[in-house]
Formats: sequence, C-alpha cells, structure tokens
Amino acid sequence: MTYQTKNLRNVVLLGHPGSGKTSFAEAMLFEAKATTRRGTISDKSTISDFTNIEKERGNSIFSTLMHAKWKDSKINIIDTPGFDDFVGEVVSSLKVADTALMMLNARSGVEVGTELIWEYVERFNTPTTFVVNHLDNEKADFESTLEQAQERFGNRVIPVQ
Ligand SMILES: Nc1nc2c(ncn2[C@@H]2O[C@H](COP(=O)(O)OP(=O)(O)OP(=O)(O)O)[C@@H](O)[C@H]2O)c(=O)[nH]1
Ligand SMILES: [Mg+2]
Repeated sequence: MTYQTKNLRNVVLLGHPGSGKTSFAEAMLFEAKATTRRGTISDKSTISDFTNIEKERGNSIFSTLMHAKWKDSKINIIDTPGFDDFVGEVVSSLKVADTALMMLNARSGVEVGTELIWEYVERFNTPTTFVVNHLDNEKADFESTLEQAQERFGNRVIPVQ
C-alpha cells in the first residue's frame, strides 16, 4: 500500500527511563491491530525491545521503528531508550520525527531524564505532547504531574483527554 505524504505521521516516544515508552508503543500497536497480542516487559515479549540484551536488561537500548495503520494514515512509531548513555539514539530519532510524545510517570512527574531529553526537543523544535503514564500506581498524582510540567515547560502545556 502506498500513502500520500499527508497521511504519514512520524512519532517519536521520549522520556525518562522506565516512564513506559516501550509499553505504550506496544499498546498503540495493539489498539491499531498491528499485533494481536499485547507483549510486556516482564515477559520479554514486546515488539520494540526485541534484542537479547534489551530482554536481559529489561530496558531499551536501541531506537526501534514500528508502524501501524490508523484510519487512512500510516503512523511510524519510534521508541527510544530513556537512559542517557544511549542519547544518540534519541537525537537520530528526533531528526526524522514530526511529533514527539514525552512520557511522564504520574508518580514522579518531571524527572531528570525529562529535563535532559527536553534540551534536544528544543534544539530540534519538535512539537510535543506529554503523556501522563503510570496512572494506575497508588502514588500517582495527575494534578501534581501537570503542575510540574506547566512550571517547567510553561503555560502552553494544557491538559487534553
Ligand atoms: N503499573 C504500570 N506499569 C507500567 C506502566 N507503563 C509501564 N509500566 C511498567 O514499567 C516498567 C518500565 O516500562 P517500559 O515500557 O520498559 O519503560 P520505558 O520508558 O520503555 O523504559 P526505558 O526503555 O528504560 O527508557 C515495566 O515494568 C512496565 O511493565 C503503567 O502505566 N502502569
Ligand atoms: Mg523502553
């Protein structure tokens, strides 16, 4: 199938280690019916963390390109590693992405990884949506996470559900 440029979306997932990028990518692929089985980190069965070293360590090391069809569009999803050691993967992914999703852990709000990666987002001027994740955690605090994001990134941060 061929797609017009207007029907292509290149989305990069960014965020502090463990904020849930790989799991979120898995959920997106499942929702878009690109996969029939929703893998997990603990089962070492996610589409994104497919290399042996990622399965062993339980975190992403490489950027992974995946894709899903949504209505008439093809969405390219790039999952990036959160650990600063692998920031080169983030930079190269930002170069080809039109939009970024920055994952925030609702238990911890804006974290050091968020701040570090934000420097690159600003450098590339990438439009960004924050995604508040880990909302099922008993210590999750959506309001505080939103406040922290607004405090740090300005009042252009508005909540959308
Ligand atoms: N309870 C709960 N657990 C989550 C959620 N999102 C992710 N997790 C868990 O949090 C851990 C880290 O999730 P990952 O998806 O690997 O996070 P990541 O941002 O890709 O991590 P890095 O690749 O290291 O940057 C895993 O054990 C996930 O199962 C969530 O919304 N709720
Ligand atoms: Mg990951």
